[in-house]
Amino acid sequence: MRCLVVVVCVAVVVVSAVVTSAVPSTPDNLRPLINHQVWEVSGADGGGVVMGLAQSGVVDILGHTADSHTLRVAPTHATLVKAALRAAGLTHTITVHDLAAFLQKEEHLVHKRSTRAQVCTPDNCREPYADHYMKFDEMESYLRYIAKSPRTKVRSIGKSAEGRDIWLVHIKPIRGRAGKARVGEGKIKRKAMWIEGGIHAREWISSATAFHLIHNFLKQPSPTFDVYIVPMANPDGYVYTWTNDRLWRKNRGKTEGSCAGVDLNRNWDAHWGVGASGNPCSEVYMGSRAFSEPETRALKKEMESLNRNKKFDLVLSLHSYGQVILYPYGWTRTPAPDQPEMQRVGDIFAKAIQQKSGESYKAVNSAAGFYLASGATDDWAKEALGTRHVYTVELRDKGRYGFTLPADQIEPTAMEIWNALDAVLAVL
Ligand code: 0X9
Ligand code: ZN
Repeated sequence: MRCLVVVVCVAVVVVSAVVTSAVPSTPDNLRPLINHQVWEVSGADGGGVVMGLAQSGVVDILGHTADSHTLRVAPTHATLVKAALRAAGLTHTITVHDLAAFLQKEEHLVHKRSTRAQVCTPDNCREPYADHYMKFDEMESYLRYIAKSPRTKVRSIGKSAEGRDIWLVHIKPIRGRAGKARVGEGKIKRKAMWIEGGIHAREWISSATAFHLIHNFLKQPSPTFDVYIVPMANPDGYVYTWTNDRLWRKNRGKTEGSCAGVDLNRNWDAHWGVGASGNPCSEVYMGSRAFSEPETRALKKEMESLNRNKKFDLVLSLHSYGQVILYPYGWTRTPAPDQPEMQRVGDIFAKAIQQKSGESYKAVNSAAGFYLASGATDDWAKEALGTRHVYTVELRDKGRYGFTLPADQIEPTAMEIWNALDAVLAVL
């Protein structure tokens, strides 16, 4: 800059500094969301128009109730979506005009950290953060720490599409304290439970809760079950939400088209293809074949092998959001074996949460109370493993913040699930 008058030059520098600090640039992981809108669609969608738009990759369903949908609409698709909704007799209002700007404003809530917050370093992470979401590296650092305990076994059950480890944590009951069930000829078996977290990348509260469950199991004298937890079932997707796109849902596998990623909760061999999408650009893309993805293959292989010896008594898949406890089937409205029993225990789950935190959760059948979708962990566990109690838990909240749940809700969410789990394990 050539300054003819020194005063003018100083003024220019000051003004440009103010402008730069007043308009912070969009973080990289919010850039894909610039000018994306949130639409609240009202009316019962009997014809499945909204699901059709989602399966074509035109909208992203963020949430729904029986007679409304919350959609993310990219600017390039707005005209098409508007016409399709109008033709179906559905009305909409736009509640967010620029998701990137909206989320950037709320960043302080999502990344809240109390003054006494601990910080994990690569070789020291003694507990999961209670009021801050952890990066993938920090999660791995915590796993390295607990791997030193004689009560846990931490091992990689396979690699993701981009080569990250998929970690399994096994927390062993102390001999003699294990809850036991009789099988066959009076043989005694230790009870076992499987918990999967983070299969959908943007549902950060899922992995955060899984880590807090691990931590709580390790804090108590000894669990009475064999506990198997995969806290980060989709590590590549999770990293991608931090670096590139906060609302990424799928894994980062290559597809036959130009869009990346497969919805891992549509990729299991559980009536694969029914109520899912064959379009790689859809958020609910089911993949080129059942178990096309290394993440679902690793989970399946491990679950099959453990179930062969230990037969799971409970399988939980942690998701967000909506505060519902879903039980199979999700691919058909035909009731699954043990439907009344799953409802009974689901109600115990919901009641225990209510008693702990006052939050209301509802136990419902997945296909009837939510929507039809195949290829999910829960239906596969029910059908292929024959697990009696299987649930997909949609954690907090009910839509106020959705996937970008403020970090000060990590601890209360995890604690309500922890307490409910205690009540559920007591009745299995
Ligand atoms: O659609 C899903 O994969 C789950 N909901 S989410 O909003 N977290 O994406 C629900 C899956 C329920 N189970 C089946 N449909 N089988
Ligand atoms: Zn999910």
